[in-house]
Amino acid sequence: MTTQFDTIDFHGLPALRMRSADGASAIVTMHGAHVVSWQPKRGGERLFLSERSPFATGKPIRGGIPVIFPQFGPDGPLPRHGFARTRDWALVDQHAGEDFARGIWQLTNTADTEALWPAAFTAEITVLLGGDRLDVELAVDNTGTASISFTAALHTYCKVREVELATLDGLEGARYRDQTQGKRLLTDGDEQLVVSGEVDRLYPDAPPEQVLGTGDGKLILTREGFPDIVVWNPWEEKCAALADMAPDGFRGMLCVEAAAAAKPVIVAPGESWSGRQSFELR
Ligand code: TA6
Repeated sequence: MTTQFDTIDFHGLPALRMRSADGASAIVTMHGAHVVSWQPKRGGERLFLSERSPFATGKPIRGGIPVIFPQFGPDGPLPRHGFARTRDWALVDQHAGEDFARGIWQLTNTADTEALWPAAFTAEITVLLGGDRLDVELAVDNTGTASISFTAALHTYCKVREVELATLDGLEGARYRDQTQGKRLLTDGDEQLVVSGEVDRLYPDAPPEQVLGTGDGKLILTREGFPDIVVWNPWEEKCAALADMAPDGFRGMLCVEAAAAAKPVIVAPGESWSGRQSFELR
């Protein structure tokens, strides 16, 4: 397969299809700088994307890797999960080497974002693809004269063959806030996380590596800069209440999110912050 970048129409949204020379591919929409598809060299789609997702300006895409910034969740004055996932980002660079392809997208403050969040910033998403690996990095520069404070995440929807048979290793002994129990602080006593009901957990300062048994290979998840992990599956009842998910959609996904959500990131004027989530199929 040749190395290439193609601008395509993805359900009506402009998107970049990236291919590395070694046969991996990804699709990123300009809307949200949202990775909606990742197929490593070994093949097979690795990200869940809801068949009922809207693909429209101003609406979040359900699935893939939503970029959550500058507010994680509903706690704060901004729209739920911030505004980055519903804005159009600009593709500022595309580059391919012998065994990788890389795209970079930017979002900067406008009158529209300032009306929601009075901050001067440049946010950048870098997607690096090659072999059986994908790296997604969010970087934020404070371009203003006052400190900025935000929470953020890469809200990754991993595709699993059947969520009840999926396993997540690497969180044993970690503390988490259970969002389904009023944010109660609990300790994960299980060797493996196995989903058999609604899961919505925020693990602050989580261990550095998790291994997801997807039912179709093992996905190694690592991160840098993002201290926390969120694990989410809405299960039957909550999924049925989501207009952009099929009633059984929850069976094919498990969100394992790299997050800076437990406490805000503070960036001084002229300074920057970055966080990365990496995936490797083994
Ligand atoms: O990351 C977990 C979470 O915050 C859940 O509480 C859940 O509601 C989910 O994100 C999805 O949020 P959304 O706004 O995309 O429906």
